[in-house]
Amino acid sequence: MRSGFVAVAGRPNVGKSTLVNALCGGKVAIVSDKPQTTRQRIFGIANGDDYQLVLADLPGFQRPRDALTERMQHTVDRAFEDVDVVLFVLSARERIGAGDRFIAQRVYSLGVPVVIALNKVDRLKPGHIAQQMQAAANLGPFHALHPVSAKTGDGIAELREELVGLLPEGPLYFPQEQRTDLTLEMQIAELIREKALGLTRDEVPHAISVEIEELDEKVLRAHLLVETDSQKQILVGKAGAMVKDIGTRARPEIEALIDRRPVFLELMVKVRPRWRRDEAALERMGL
Ligand SMILES: Nc1nc2c(ncn2[C@@H]2O[C@H](COP(=O)(O)OP(=O)(O)OP(=O)(O)O)[C@@H](O)[C@H]2O)c(=O)[nH]1
Ligand SMILES: [Mg+2]
Repeated sequence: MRSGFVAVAGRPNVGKSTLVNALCGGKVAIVSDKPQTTRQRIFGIANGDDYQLVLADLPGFQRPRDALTERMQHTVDRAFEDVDVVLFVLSARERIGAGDRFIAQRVYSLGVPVVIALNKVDRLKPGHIAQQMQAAANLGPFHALHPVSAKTGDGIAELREELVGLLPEGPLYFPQEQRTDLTLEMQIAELIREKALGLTRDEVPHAISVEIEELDEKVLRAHLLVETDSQKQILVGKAGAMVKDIGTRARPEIEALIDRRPVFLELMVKVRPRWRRDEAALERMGL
């Protein structure tokens, strides 16, 4: 049995969570086209007959702007403390530049193998991919470099095999049927947040948090938290249209999580001023 932990590092929005989902063969982490979607460390577990690969999906590297982003960066730093491998994710669609070099300095000094996933190669010309592979290679002494598309699944099986090959012999850290360390409530809160992120833009997505107030056999009550009244108005929408849309989009995935039980879903939008700067609130929210 091979088993171990892989930290997934990279700039915001390069596709770390999409990649973790692809490697695990199912949805573990939420995804959006807005940067800073992932706020906590989430384990995605890929199980095989003779391996258990635990991927730590992480927030993107960033310069902290408030207590929330400071905590997110701290989460990233802590996640490197005890890993067997780093999976360094780059986007082939963007210029590989200073942000990536900053992360490279960090991951190449950890003393563990660094595997690069050059993501988003779908629909790119081979010449462009080759150029980006060269730029990625120049970042440091990588162990292996895999051009992949987390979206189409291209190169994912090979990448998974590479990572498994780097794991030491070890025990099962989680039961083999388990795919994530998030509780059911956290998974549901994240799903709702994902749908809200997909429907909002500019500053609004960053101000949204979701709390589950009640979850039992029949009822799911959740609060969508924002920081200001105008954000609340946006999230509620005309005659409640936006919050209703969020519920409609989240429901099928929520019901799949709770064994296809139909559930009465009550979503309420609330204002919690400056929650991103409020250490006590962040602590309570588990961020
Ligand atoms: N074309 C293409 N888009 C991708 C691919 N992988 C991810 N994306 C898109 O990139 C965006 C960001 O994806 P995420 O997985 O949320 O990125 P992330 O690195 O986890 O982002 P943060 O959590 O914010 O740091 C989403 O719109 C994804 O659909 C890919 O292989 N190809
Ligand atoms: Mg993410």
